[in-house]
Amino acid sequence: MRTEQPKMIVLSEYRLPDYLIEETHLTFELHESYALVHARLVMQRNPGLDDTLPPLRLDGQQLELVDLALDGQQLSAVEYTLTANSLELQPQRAAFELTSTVRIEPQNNTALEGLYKSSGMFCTQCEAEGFRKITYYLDRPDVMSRFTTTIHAEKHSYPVLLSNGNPVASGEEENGRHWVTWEDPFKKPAYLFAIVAGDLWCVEDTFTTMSGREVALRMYVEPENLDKCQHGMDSLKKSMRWDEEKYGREYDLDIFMIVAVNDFNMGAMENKGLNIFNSSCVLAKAETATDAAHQRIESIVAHEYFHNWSGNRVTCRDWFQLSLKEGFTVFRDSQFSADMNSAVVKRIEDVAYLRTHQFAEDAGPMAHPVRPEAYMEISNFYTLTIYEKGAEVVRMLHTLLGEELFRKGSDLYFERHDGQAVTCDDFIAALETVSGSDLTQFKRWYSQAGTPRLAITDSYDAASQTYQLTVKQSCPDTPGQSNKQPFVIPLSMALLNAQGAAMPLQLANESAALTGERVLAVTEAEQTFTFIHVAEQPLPSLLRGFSAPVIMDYDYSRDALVFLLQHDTDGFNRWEAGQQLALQVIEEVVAQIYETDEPMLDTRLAEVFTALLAQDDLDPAMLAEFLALPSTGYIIEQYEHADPLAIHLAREYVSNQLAFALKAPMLERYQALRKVSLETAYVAQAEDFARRRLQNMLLAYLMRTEDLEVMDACLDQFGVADNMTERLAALACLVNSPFVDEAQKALESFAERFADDPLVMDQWFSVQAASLLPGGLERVQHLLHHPDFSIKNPNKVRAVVGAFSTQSTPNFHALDGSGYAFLADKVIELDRLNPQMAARMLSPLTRWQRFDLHQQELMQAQLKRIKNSGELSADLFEVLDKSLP
Ligand code: 0A1
Ligand code: ZN
Repeated sequence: MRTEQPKMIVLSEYRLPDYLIEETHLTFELHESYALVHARLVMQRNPGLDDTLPPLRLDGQQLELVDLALDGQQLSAVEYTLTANSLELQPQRAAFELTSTVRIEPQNNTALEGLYKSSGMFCTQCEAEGFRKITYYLDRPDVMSRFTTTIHAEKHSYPVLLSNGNPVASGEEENGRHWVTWEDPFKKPAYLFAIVAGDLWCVEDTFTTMSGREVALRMYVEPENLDKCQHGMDSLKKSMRWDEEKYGREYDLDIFMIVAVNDFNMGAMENKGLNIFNSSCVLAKAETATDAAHQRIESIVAHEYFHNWSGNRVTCRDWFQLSLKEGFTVFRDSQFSADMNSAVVKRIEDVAYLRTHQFAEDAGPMAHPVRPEAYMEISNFYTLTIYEKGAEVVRMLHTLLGEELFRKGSDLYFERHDGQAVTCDDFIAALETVSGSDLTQFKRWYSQAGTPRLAITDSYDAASQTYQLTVKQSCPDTPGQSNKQPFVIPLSMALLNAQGAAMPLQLANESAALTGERVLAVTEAEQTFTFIHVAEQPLPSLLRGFSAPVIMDYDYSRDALVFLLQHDTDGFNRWEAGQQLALQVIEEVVAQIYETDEPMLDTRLAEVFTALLAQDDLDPAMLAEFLALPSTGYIIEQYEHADPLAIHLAREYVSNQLAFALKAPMLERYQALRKVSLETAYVAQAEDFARRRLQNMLLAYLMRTEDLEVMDACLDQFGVADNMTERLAALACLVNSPFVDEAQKALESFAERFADDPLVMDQWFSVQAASLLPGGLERVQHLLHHPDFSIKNPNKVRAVVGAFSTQSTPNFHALDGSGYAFLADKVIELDRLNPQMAARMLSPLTRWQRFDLHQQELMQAQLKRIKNSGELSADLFEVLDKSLP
């Protein structure tokens, strides 16, 4: 907690570190009410700088200094200066050893940053600046050191003692305690440091690397979770092989460990050789985790593993470069997931997520470039822009260079910078070297915030058989940035003839035509592309595969959208056409919803859905995507000032109308799919994910008809299912239905069955908090008093507070402001315990500009109330400061 305003950290003020730490020797003495941390740091003046000896300023927070010595000489209190965030002293020589002992209280650490306790075990979270809560240190990523770590703890409660690298020694002590020493041969910044101590059990496997080395793979979990490790382990082995094959990256230690912890602010953390996971992001079995959870686990395990190269071997110079590791690693994990499952479906999911959430961020008060220029609290910058937009930026580079050159570029990047802490410019420089191209203009994607807009118009001249596409790009002002310069935008496109076939593509200055699709490089504010020998009026298929993270405006007629949904040769663009069609239909209903009970509905949506359902050869995964209406969140983003209640009602109305119109074919298809699910054992594989997704989507539509036969089918699916995917989907249908008694019974039996499994109970909480039925506020208040709820557990907070404020639209946006006030109360409460969580949970309220005036006022009132609620953390202060007008 702080009293004065936190300081801005600014990229342009980056300076090399005055001192370096060659070796870091840590000894932990873990006790129930405190821990002692002894550090011996082998340090030197940075040889790249002059030979003066400026004061040494180490970072440290919430540490009680017990002992401090320089080259073995105890320092007295007058020889150093302590502040709330630092320890400063004057070295006497260019090379020296600093030893310290600090006392900390992990058991009282509710912020879950630094060393803390979770379900009886000790664990750490050091990224970004948590290491300074463990010992005094140069806690910045460009200080890379070789770590040796010894952990002492009581043996009975903490039989397993882990850290980075390889175990090199261990021993017993007389008092029932024991110790283990770990050595990490790779230099690393402090944010990649980790220890774990607990009563953990381990699932083991091995992996033989491409050069024939055997690596021991271990997953450490609480004993009751041993049967939930197989999927994570399989995902790990697939990731290791994939990174060898796709990027030539081999694992480098003899052991790779994953630990599952129950209290974790984020998804997981890539500590060198010792990845620590939020248990929800690694533990799964059919009975307790949905298909979506299985897929999420596969991609997060891969993400953390891929960081071993993109992040650990080559790390970031400073936190402004965060997307260097995160954007690249998200790109790599999305390529991996595309290879493991359906590439088109993965692209659709990624784009839907980006457009709903990252575009909203980019249009809001927290908008920042992929490489930000200033921050108060770095934890606030683990954003969708750094991760998701950062990945899109890397994806565009991949598109522009092509697979082969991109791989050469990444090889060069890893080779040039192995063991270094570098910048986004270094990444781009490697790609420039291999491709011989100048990416100066492209780099605007790193420095300019905001989502670019592409306005595209076209004209066809039958006489000359020419077709012109005119592309105008613009980018809105964002906080602190105006007058954006044109971006380099790879515009993937094709021209379709009346049969839906891709036509030859020849630009006016070219000697031959290409077939299929091509990528136009849009580089100017306005640019015209002229195609020749175009035999008939084409229908353009634009921004195929969502080749750039932009908002594209092209005035398609509804008939054209129907045609593209059925015939486009790009699967992504088929989906996109359907989304645009549905969006137009819903928007029309929004305009009528307060005027009439029976808004006019364009029948073309139901007609094309009927046609798609009748198409036997359509991949069920694609059909499920096609039938999914744009989310409420996405629709809200389409308005300058949205009325969330009208949007919710309109989307419900359209969904209900579709359900009634398509009831017969939907029921027939549902029953066929359900039969297969009943007859086959659960397998976590793409084909089965697709079947269950379609089956559940059809069930959700059918339940809207309030038909008793469907309700019975739903109850049956709920009761009989051997997997969480079918069971939870049925439960969600019941909870959102008027069959209140059945829903209540189902909730009770679910809670009884899974009472001992906190991860399943999270889903039980979330399905209720997200319910769209009236009475949401009372429901969540009730859930908060459930004995399994804890405000200290981030997964529970996300399941209740998060689900309510992001999914329960009509309740969160209630006209009396009660939903907003509820969120504000929870944020205030959270900030005293866990500032990172408080700042994250606040996000829905920061988006007030997007809504109607009435909602704007209510949301702002709550932001002000939080601001005046007392002392705020730096995390929360920064978000409030930027969000309030
Ligand atoms: N680097 C991790 C995520 C992570 C980031 C920040 C954290 O604390 C502020 C914790 C974890 C990843 O990308 O998976
Ligand atoms: Zn990451």
